[in-house]
Amino acid sequence: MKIGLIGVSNSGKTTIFNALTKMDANVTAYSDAKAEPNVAVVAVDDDRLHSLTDMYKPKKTTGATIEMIDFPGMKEGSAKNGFFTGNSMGWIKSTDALALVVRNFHDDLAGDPTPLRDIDEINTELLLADLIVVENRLEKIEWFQKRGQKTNLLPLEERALQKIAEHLNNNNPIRNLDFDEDEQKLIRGFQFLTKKPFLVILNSDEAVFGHNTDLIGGIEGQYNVIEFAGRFEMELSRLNDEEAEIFMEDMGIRKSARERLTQFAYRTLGYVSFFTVGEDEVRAWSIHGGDTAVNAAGTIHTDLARGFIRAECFTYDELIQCGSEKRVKENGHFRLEGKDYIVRDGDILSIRFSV
Ligand SMILES: Nc1nc2c(ncn2[C@@H]2O[C@H](COP(=O)(O)OP(=O)(O)OP(=O)(O)O)[C@@H](O)[C@H]2O)c(=O)[nH]1
Ligand SMILES: [Mg+2]
Repeated sequence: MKIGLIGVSNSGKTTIFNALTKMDANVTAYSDAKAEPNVAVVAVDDDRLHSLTDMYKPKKTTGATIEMIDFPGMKEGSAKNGFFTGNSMGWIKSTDALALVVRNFHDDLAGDPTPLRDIDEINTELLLADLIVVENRLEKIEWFQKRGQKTNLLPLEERALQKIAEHLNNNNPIRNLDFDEDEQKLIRGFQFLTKKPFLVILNSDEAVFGHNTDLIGGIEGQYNVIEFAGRFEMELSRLNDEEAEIFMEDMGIRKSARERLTQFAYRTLGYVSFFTVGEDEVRAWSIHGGDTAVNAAGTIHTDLARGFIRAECFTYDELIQCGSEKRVKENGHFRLEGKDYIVRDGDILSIRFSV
């Protein structure tokens, strides 16, 4: 799972990235927009993993991770000036969700924070980036048709794209538009930016953190939003746990930025975790809610998806209730599921496959 951190220049994206990943990426005001994104993974805390480790005593325990990608800053004109077609595009297309980091602290150059305006500005850029893609494709389709190329799919695609163009021109993100199954298939390949799930991270100055109820209420009307005190939390991430706890208490922060973001992402993006267990490794994996057993298999390894036969399945709760895998089987909780089985949070899977 990949989440992209985007936002206007100097909103604190890299600061928050560092707080989340304990990395030490360069925090510089107004970094070069051509810079490569920073990439790192954050571990997802999960108490169930500890219990499974106690039970299976594996050589290795591996938690689920979320990959964070920290993009260079955007500004008005970014879409037109090729921000999304340059280095960043491949990266940004590959994300599962976008998290917009919004400045809520004073900046010497940009002045007082203007969070609502910044949200609008970035949304406009994302809408424009999608619109450029749609219009280019529509031109191509017209060109094909003029040259007599006739397939059943082209008119369908044209209609779907026209519907999207109209929607974007009315300032609406594609995620609010309904598509039937055929349309879904036709547009999937475009990986539109405004179709991606979208979160807002309000990055507040430590002096005002926790006192932005009205502002957050206003944003919440439209988006899922979480508040961070980015700079403070980056400093916290460099302390050891005991030291960090003392400072967190002072600020009224109960959990680390990493824990809060991963939980927020699971909740709002509907991620679920499943487990694989054994003597060698106990491991948690994250997938989208609604993903099937064959999707889950593919997360582990593409071969498992390719040669998928069945998923052997029981749940974490059943295992804890029964006390051992053997008793799970004796009590009839052991299931064999086909490739269309929708994996649920807490499933323990073993994939049978042959390639
Ligand atoms: N007061 C305050 N300053 C912050 C906070 N977060 C970041 N800053 C400052 O804002 C400046 C820019 O931070 P970065 O994290 O580099 O911002 P960015 O969004 O990655 O910037 P670009 O990559 O250039 O777009 C730095 O001077 C940070 O110290 C915060 O929560 N509070
Ligand atoms: Mg940065």
